[in-house]
Amino acid sequence: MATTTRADAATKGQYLDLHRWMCMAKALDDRMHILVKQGRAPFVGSSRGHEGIQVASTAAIGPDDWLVPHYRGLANAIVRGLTMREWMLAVFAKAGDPLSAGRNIPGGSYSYRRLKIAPVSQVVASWIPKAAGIAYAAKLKGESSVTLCTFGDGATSQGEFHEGVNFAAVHRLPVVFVCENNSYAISVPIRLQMANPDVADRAAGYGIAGATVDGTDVPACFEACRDAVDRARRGEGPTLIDAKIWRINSHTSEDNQLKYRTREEMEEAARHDPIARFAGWLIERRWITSEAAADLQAGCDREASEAADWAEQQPDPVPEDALKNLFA
Ligand SMILES: Cc1ncc(C[n+]2csc(CCOP(=O)(O)OP(=O)(O)O)c2C)c(N)n1
Repeated sequence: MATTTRADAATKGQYLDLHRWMCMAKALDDRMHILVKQGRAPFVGSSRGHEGIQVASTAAIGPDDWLVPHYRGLANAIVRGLTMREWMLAVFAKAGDPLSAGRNIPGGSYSYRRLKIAPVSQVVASWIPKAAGIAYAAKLKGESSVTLCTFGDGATSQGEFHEGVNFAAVHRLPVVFVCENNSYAISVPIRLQMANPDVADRAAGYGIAGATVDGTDVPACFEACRDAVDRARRGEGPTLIDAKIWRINSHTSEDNQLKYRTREEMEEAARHDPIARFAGWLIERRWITSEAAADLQAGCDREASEAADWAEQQPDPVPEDALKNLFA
């Protein structure tokens, strides 16, 4: 278990970047919920509560590394360089959508070659063996890239989790597996998913390194992920990180968590917002004031709203586009 929080794990500038990316993700997430309520957008798979581990894990890899995120990874994509306008083009399924050319529900299934984001899939855990495969290819080619693969706690109950992690372990592949453990797979709580809720305990069974981290503690997450990336880069194989977080919203906009969570539990989840916690940490160090933090969020909210209004006006795909990029 490696969960020390050291302020010197990153520079002040890096920490301020992490905070800005989290605020951008929240702004887009909040805006999407509004758009869904207005009937203008189809769907949100919320990243609220996940932003801390997402920005920390992605900031720990470099531009030549690969990101294989799960469908909830909006903040991961923002760290790689995805813009608000690009995301909104996907939300409105416009012709210029760089993620799936308007073919998929927002964030559900996409890839972004320029940002080295490998295909995201709705099929839970299907991307874990692919991440191992990408790392295997890098190793065979003698490249130094590391692959960051993220997934939820529910994904660890799938066979593909075992296949992917075991393959990466056997071949000592440069992969960092990050479980964003929000303790729910839609409505199924973690106690019905696994008898040992500490996913990182399974690392020993695969003969790889494991770490448990408070996923709402951004500096601790960054440190754990950076250590794992360094280990992978040194040729010492994969790490399995279990980042404990709280899911703040329903599973998606198609789900009503009131049916299976108490109001008290939801209020408790809201108290574990990684953005508020990290802002408090930055304020304590006098690296930002509470007014500046509020202004940053308000600015991101405005930008997300403008990006939505802009994207909505962009051209729709033409019918012939439906036949593009199909194997058969
Ligand atoms: C193979 C497969 N089974 C079931 C589903 C339906 N499904 C979509 S998301 C989800 C829960 C996944 O939970 P978890 O891995 O913990 O990630 P979270 O969504 O909580 O971040 C399920 C069961 C699916 N998409 N794919």
